[in-house]
Amino acid sequence: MQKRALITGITGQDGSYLADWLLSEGYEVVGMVRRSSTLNFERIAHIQDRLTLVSADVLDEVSIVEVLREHRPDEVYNLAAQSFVQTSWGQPVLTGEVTALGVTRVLDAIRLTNPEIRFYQASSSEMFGKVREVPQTEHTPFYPRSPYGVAKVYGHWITVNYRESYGLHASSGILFNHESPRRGLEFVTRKVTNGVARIKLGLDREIRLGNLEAKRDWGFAGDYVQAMWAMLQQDEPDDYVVATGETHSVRELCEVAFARAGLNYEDHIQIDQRFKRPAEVDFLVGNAAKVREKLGWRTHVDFVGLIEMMVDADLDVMRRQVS
Ligand code: NAP
Ligand code: F7E
Repeated sequence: MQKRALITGITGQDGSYLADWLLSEGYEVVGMVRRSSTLNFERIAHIQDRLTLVSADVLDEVSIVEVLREHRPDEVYNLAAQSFVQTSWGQPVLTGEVTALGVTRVLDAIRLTNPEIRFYQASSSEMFGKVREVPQTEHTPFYPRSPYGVAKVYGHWITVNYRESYGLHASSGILFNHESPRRGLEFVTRKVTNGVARIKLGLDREIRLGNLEAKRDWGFAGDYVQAMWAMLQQDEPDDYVVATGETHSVRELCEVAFARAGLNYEDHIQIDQRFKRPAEVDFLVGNAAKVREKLGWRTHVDFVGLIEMMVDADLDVMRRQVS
């Protein structure tokens, strides 16, 4: 029988790749979208006629209950979040409401309507923050460094708690940074690749950045959504780190991105204190042995391939816009 999945956060980067993947696996895909004055369906425009979009908000539990009652999904992927770390200092309470308590609302709606539903929580390497161990595994203690990271720690533990309290099939994917041409423009990879395209075409001269020495374990979003799905196909729910196992600095990211366009990053990067964070996560690198061994998960795009893919995509879009 055809399976039905509900994705919260379908309009985001991961929601759109996950919808692509689930459709290719023969699923019926229901996407939760929140009300806004203008539609922001760019990332799902190519599949919109194959999706059922429903209006609800993770701030409003009744709206989630109604969606679950009406659409009866077999699997729920909870990707909705205020996901930008920098914004979480300016809006810590909103971040807590959406990114932390939003998880409880979805879990509770599942518990009340159909506890057989399988649940995925989008946890984050930001929970490791000021890292206690290198590389980070499922057993590394958390030390979040931002209101976002703190909210994700809550979301992670409430998922574990509902699994243990109510026997829900609830899994938490601790995903390290993953990027793509669909990444939001505020995140550093896309800010750089979009900026490189603008500089190459003469629309800009510089990119203003904060900390160039921060290191991240960056992978491709298209690979990572497959791990989310694989977790819900297991007999038992569990927690998994999903990462490449390689780490690179923001400086290296700039080097690779500018080189792809035949430019030198040192000619175009300006340091701007506004983009530095009150508390930084200096270094992340994940150990993905468990997800590789238990779920057979693999990456198909490496760091250089990822950044070059993003620069090429931004150059394409920008060339079409200016021509
Ligand atoms: P994203 O592009 O920022 O997408 C976030 C999604 O959440 C959007 O669809 C957004 O809807 C939706 N949303 C926000 N507030 C909502 C609300 N109150 N009710 C319902 N939906 C709401 O994030 P992403 O990169 O795809 O990440 C997906 C999830 O994985 C997030 O939970 C993020 O925190 C987590 N995560 C991401 C990474 C990463 O590197 N990308 C790593 C680890 C964990 P609008 O379009 O209406 O704003
Ligand atoms: O920053 C540094 C910044 O905003 C990466 C989210 O998806 O991944 C993401 O969180 C690094 C940080 O991602 C700028 O200080 C320097 O050290 O791209 P980012 P993030 O904070 O790692 C995790 C796993 C998530 O869960 C989150 O949802 O880059 N950096 N200069 C800068 N960052 C930004 N955004 N802008 C700059 O100008």
